[in-house]
Amino acid sequence: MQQTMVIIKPDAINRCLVGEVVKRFEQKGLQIKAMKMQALQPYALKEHYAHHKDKGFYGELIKYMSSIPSILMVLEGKDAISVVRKMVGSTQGREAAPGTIRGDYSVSNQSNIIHASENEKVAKAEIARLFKDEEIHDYKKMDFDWIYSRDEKYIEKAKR
Ligand code: FUP
Repeated sequence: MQQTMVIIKPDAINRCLVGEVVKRFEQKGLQIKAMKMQALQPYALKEHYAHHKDKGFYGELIKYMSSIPSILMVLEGKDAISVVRKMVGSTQGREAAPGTIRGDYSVSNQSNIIHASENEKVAKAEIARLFKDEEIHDYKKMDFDWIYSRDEKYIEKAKR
């Protein structure tokens, strides 16, 4: 199984969309491995958004992301990174496809509800930066056997 990190951003919290976003991931069949509210500090955000440091919106982005706490989650599932990115939709809310989280709830490219890790390397770095090992929980969810086929579970076990 693969893990990815999601940040439910300040605009979603102010707009009471946390439950809506979490519900979508639960209903899809992703497992919540960690979840917490955290005031993201500018130093952590500067690292998180280092790839945007030369962009005009960088300063505003750090200010907005540190304005109020965010909800941070680690989600797990088969191909979780690409599954979650598809559910999130494209960066610009006005262009994101209807049915995606940004497409349904955002008309902005900054206040776009959610962040989700882009690839495996980034996911590992983001989880390590923002979660302690003991905050990530190992447990069997009772619907697991109904979410994946025997083959999907077997191949997964064989890889371990
Ligand atoms: P994404 O991976 O879809 O979150 O998109 P990016 O890494 O390109 O952008 C990260 C964040 O930068 C966005 F979620 C919001 C912010 N951003 C702006 O504020 N303005 C822009 O024009 C583009 C991105």
